[in-house]
Amino acid sequence: MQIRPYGDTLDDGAVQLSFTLPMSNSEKSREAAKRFVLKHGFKRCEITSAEALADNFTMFVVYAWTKLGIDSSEVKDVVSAAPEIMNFDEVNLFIKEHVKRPIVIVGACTGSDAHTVGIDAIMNMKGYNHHFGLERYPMVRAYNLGAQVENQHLIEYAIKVKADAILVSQIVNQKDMHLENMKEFISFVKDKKVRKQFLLIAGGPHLNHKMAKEAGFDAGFGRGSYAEHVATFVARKLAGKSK
Ligand code: B12
Repeated sequence: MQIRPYGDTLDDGAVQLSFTLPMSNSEKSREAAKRFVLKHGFKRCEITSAEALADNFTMFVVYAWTKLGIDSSEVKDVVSAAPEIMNFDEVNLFIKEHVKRPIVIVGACTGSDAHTVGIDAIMNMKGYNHHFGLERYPMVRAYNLGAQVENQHLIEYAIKVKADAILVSQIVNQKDMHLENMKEFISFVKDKKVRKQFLLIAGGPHLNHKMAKEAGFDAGFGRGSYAEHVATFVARKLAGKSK
């Protein structure tokens, strides 16, 4: 069955778009923005906001209406690293009962990427969006090395603390630098002959499980991930009970 985007009445096909044109904010640029949107095949377009960003640059937010839809039953190839998530208490109990020792997790945002926010959301005590980070889990020993960490250093640190899992955060994806950096990480792990020693997990807004697996990791997590996704994946793997 085809489903369509929804704005006001179900199935109306309304979508919101935003973009910037290198023109000053004027009647002409608003008309240009409208025509640009209609060129994509939308039925109708309404500009809800036009803001001058600088001389000769205007940002537009528009509503547009599409006739297209999607049959969600055709989307069959999506895989998740942790399809059934245990919550904070469940995962700690699971580790206690099935792994029978605290698990050790080391993480960092590696390469030139300076964004600590993603790895902090997963690892820091306070966590993110009302989800505690791994440092809060009694059955997890978590080491967050921060951002702009060399891949080599992260791997050496993981060897030193006998980590079960290494987390690599990649936020910037300009020129595919996240994929290049992940490739470098995997080649260093292989050079050191420690690939089998660790569960390798990559995460970031432009990643998913499939992409991470293709890059040589065991799992990948994208937007909307929390510590319990990682903890569930690692705990199940270590207990030999992955789903
Ligand atoms: C805050 C911010 C910064 C701060 C970062 C502060 C800090 N301490 O981290 C500062 C100001 C330093 C910064 C700098 C830059 N930034 Co910035 N930044 C942002 C911003 C506005 C918000 C990021 C954020 O807080 N996200 C919230 C966190 C929680 O979300 P997240 O990172 O996606 O993490 C979640 C998931 O992805 C996942 N996840 C992430 N990592 C991991 C790891 C694992 C193991 C797992 C399991 C899951 C996981 O779980 C998290 C929680 O759900 C974004 C825009 C945006 N709205 O996203 C731009 C953005 C990320 N920045 C961007 C850019 C370009 C830069 C700069 C290059 C700018 C510049 N020209 O100098 C520099 C970076 C320089 C460098 N060397 O890296 C671009 C990236 C574009 C791209 N496609 O690559 C963005 C998207 C802005 C934009 N639209 O252009 N930035």
